[in-house]
Amino acid sequence: MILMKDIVRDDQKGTVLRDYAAKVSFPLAEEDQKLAHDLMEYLEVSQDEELAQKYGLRAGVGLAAPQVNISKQMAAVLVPSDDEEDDTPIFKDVIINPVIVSESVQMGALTEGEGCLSVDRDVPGYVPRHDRITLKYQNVEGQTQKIRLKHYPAIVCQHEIDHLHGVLFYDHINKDNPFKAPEGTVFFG
Ligand code: UDB
Ligand code: ZN
Repeated sequence: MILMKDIVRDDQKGTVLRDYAAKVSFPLAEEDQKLAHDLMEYLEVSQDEELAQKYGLRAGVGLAAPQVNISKQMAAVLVPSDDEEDDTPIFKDVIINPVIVSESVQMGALTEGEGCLSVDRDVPGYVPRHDRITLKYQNVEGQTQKIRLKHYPAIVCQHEIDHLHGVLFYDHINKDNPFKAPEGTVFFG
């Protein structure tokens, strides 16, 4: 099981966090199947309050392979339901070789800014992203998926895809004025 000690931090030297990750080939090798399983397991366990406490995990909505020092184009995303009547996740999948094939001109950002499981300090500021994206990826079965996401799940997927390209959330924060976002940016979260 992945624990916090296995997650590499942005201040560590010699990690793959700033590298461009390699494409994954299909059918998935056994080690890649295990990686997919372990990334999603971290998210599931971390979102269970009791288990998160027990294992000392930060509740995560996404985790990319480079964050466990594996430079491959794979990330798990688990956006929990916000409906107390229905606990079906808003988005749950392991996205492999993901590509954003189209994006809205409209930008969106989280009101509270972003954090990262690989960043231990608070970095204040808005992280402008595309409000809506069309995402193409392969699932663990090797089936190509093409889906449209908006708002929060779109933000999470862009954050995870950035990890596959060696980009961290604070790279997008305006250096002169951290709370400056492009005109017309919608805020939520
Ligand atoms: C997170 N968690 O996982 F809506 F169950 C952040 C951390 C950095 C604060 C742990 C988060 O947003 N928690 C959360 C939100 C919910 C429901 C829930 C937990 N990430 C993922 C990450 O670092 N991936 O690489 C940071 C998010 C910031 C914006 C998108 C991803
Ligand atoms: Zn992150």
